[in-house]
Amino acid sequence: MPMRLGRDVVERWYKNPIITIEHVPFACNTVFNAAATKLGDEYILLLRIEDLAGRSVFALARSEDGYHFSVDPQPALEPSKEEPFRSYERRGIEDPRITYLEGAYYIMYTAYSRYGARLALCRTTDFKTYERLGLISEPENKDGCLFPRKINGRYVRLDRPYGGGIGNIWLSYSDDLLHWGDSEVVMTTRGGFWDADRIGASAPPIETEHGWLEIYHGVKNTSAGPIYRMGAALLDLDNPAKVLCRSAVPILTPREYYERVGDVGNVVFSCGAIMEDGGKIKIYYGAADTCICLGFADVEMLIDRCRVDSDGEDLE
Ligand code: BMA
Repeated sequence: MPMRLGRDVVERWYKNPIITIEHVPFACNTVFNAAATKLGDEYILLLRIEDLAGRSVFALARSEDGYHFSVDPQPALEPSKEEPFRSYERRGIEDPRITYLEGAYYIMYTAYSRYGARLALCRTTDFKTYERLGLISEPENKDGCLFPRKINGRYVRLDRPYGGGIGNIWLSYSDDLLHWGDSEVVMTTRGGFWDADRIGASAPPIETEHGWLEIYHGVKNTSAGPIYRMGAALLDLDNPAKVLCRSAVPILTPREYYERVGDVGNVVFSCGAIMEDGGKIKIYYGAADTCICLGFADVEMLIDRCRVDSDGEDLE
């Protein structure tokens, strides 16, 4: 497969953005960073919607084809009024990721409060009723992505604890999805690269014959503020803390007007992707923290991009 160097590997849908606040039937400020899954033949996005006060809730959008979505009239999940969640969600619930695992959909999201950001877990089987299972990290931690199956008998997640002034991608294990440990660092920022200052998992890992394909985001601070780009890495199937290869070049970088301009400009940020038959992947992503867009990629091409460009060397 020829490399398309100098261009994004992810191809944008020509009708982007696919969801803006015009599609949301209730008053809100922005809609962005949606989790993605399928319920039978139906495409489901769990949208992060920021209300007029600046607090985020989740709402469901449905589609028959993955391109045209309609948003439910009411939010699906709002910051909880019940303890222990109430204290830790008072500033909103953010950036959900959905993983289908053992017959249920697990939603890992960021609970945000004056104590900072921490991970929480919720379960649904029908996207009608939701059961909050627990707060599953201390602050400061976000970008939690659950793997879609147990590995060596344990549940696994990627996350992004913030330590030493650096945001790197870590991995933890659990026997019950509630208590997590044996944490280790998986991927670090790369000085001089597009992902020099902060990285985090974006879509839950996708299993391929070559390894777990992880679409992640990387941040580079510039004199005009941060730029959020998207990259890919391949993790070992049996030991997902081992990075097999990682793209030196982003797979998607903000270029279009709707990615450049919004509440937070120069941001492409995915929380979900859907594997289609024939090795194609639909990547849903928030643009400029203001709308939701769709991009396509060929999985083999993404993996090639990881392999060809990977050297993992710090440029400094
Ligand atoms: C990150 C997250 C995302 C957001 C991004 C850009 O820290 O909070 O939800 O899209 O910043 O503002």
